[in-house]
Amino acid sequence: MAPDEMFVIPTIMTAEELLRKAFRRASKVQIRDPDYRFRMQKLNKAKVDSFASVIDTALERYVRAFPSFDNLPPFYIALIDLLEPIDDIKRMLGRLEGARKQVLSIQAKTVRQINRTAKPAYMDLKRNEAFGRISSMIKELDEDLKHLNVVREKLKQLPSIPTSHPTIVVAGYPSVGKSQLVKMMSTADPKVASYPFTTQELTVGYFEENRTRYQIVDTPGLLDRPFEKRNNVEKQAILALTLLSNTCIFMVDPTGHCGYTIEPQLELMESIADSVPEMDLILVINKSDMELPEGVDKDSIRRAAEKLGDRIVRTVEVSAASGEGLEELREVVMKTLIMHEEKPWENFG
Ligand SMILES: Nc1nc2c(ncn2[C@@H]2O[C@H](COP(=O)(O)OP(=O)(O)O)[C@@H](O)[C@H]2O)c(=O)[nH]1
Ligand SMILES: [Mg+2]
Repeated sequence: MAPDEMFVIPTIMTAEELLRKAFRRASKVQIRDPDYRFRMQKLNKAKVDSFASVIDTALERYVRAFPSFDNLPPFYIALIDLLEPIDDIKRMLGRLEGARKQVLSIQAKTVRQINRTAKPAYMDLKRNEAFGRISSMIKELDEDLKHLNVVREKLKQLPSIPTSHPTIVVAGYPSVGKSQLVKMMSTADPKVASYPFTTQELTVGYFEENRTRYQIVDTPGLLDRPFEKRNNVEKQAILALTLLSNTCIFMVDPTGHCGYTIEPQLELMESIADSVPEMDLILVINKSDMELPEGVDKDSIRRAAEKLGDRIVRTVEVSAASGEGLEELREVVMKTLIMHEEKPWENFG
């Protein structure tokens, strides 16, 4: 399934492509008028108009296609800023808009000059002057246009995740059962979305209760290793998740079938609790249908959780494979999200 695209922006032409299109359009203009002088007047005006209009339309379309950054949910602001500083994008778009307005004023002025003269040679001259001035302005925009096209490609990779539903994030070592859990908790097939900060795809599941839609987001490749070992962009990408949710299911597999013993898993839980203070944790002990290895018992896992105090709101045992415990987990998730003081999803519709 192709990931949903959050930001759909048309391909942005280079200065050369844009000018070629404008010249081509202007060259096709034809005017019928038996009077030579009127014909030349109308022809030159129409050429200037069509030349300017190609550029005006394109630039306006580009500027409008970018999101209006002041109204975006903080989650997306944080992500976009990681890909490309928003101030830079705004400056580039500002220059496009400035150029567009200048094109319109050159057009208006040239049309007036052509209207006022009776000399076809002077009309030609004014038309060519306008083409020349507009062309050099557009050539100066070339770097911005090319750069915005790169930004466009980056924005395309952003996931489309609704920000107005109560949302919970799932963390834990690889193979502990996170995907299985999202699939089992979700009433429809989870949606897949790309997240440019990890090599893997996000999965977003959801369930509905009392006409509220709860989202459950799995983030493979982000919250499955100690936070301290992350590079800066990854850290920011993790922190951005706190703008989507304030609660995280931290899943452990005490059976060791995931390939990790319980100790590093509990260390990861502590590391997330320490480094992401905005996020409360629900500890989920998975694979309750399986035997525990010698020396591992669930009480000691619960005690490790108690050490983290109120950062662990609850501990729930489940089997994501059989579904055992999932009804209780669902209740816990809903209560935790609703009772939390901070509700990121209420800030933005
Ligand atoms: N027996 C058992 N196997 C499970 C359970 N949950 C997940 N698994 C299996 O564990 C493996 C890893 O699960 P997956 O959801 O892909 O883990 P993730 O990497 O954390 O997303 C898969 O083979 C699952 O079928 C469970 O509760 N019991
Ligand atoms: Mg997975």
